[in-house]
Amino acid sequence: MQRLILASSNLGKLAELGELLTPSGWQVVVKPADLEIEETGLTFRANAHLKALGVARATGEWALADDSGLEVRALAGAPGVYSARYGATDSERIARLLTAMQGKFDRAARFVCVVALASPTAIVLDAEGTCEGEVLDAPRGSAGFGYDPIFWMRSLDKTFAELEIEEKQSYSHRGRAVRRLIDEMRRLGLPERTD
Ligand code: ITT
Repeated sequence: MQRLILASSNLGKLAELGELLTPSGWQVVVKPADLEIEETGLTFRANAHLKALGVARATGEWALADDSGLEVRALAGAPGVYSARYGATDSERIARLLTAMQGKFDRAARFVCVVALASPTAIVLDAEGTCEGEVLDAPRGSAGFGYDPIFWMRSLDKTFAELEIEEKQSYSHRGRAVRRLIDEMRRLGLPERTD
């Protein structure tokens, strides 16, 4: 089976990516913990490419990276690509966002995810997924990770932190991006047979 290194240190992402990718014929393996790639890009796509290619080159294996974040309309798209750097922990990031949103009538937000697949020498494919929702004024639910407890989907009357992982994947930016990537991989005949 062809190995695929997941170029992420985020445990929440790793759980979701593993579930989405394992059935597609890759042997999914997490990257070495000491291998960190600096995210110097200005877009989700640029950072996904940097992480996928950095890990693929360093390990000599195929790698998949996810760059994602929350764009809030009333904050001109912030925290966006800086979502992970908006605070030191999930609860600090949520607290900062709730403070920034105090008194804002427009609560619209969307999650964005770009996944990139790299061979040891080049980026092979990427795909984007988005999910529209609203920012609550207090957290709800305990599942998921990151901003999930304050990201509310009106159609479900639930936050992402109130969904089972499978249900989150059916609506989420990451689920949509990975399903698109898998469709493209199938078109290209990936994964390549190694036996
Ligand atoms: P890696 O780069 O190692 O993958 P990271 O957490 O630094 O991990 P990003 O730079 O892509 O990843 O930052 C994404 C941040 O956006 C993440 O830390 C969360 O705070 C938030 N985020 C992304 N997807 C999310 C989701 O499905 N639910 C909640 N928050 C999410």
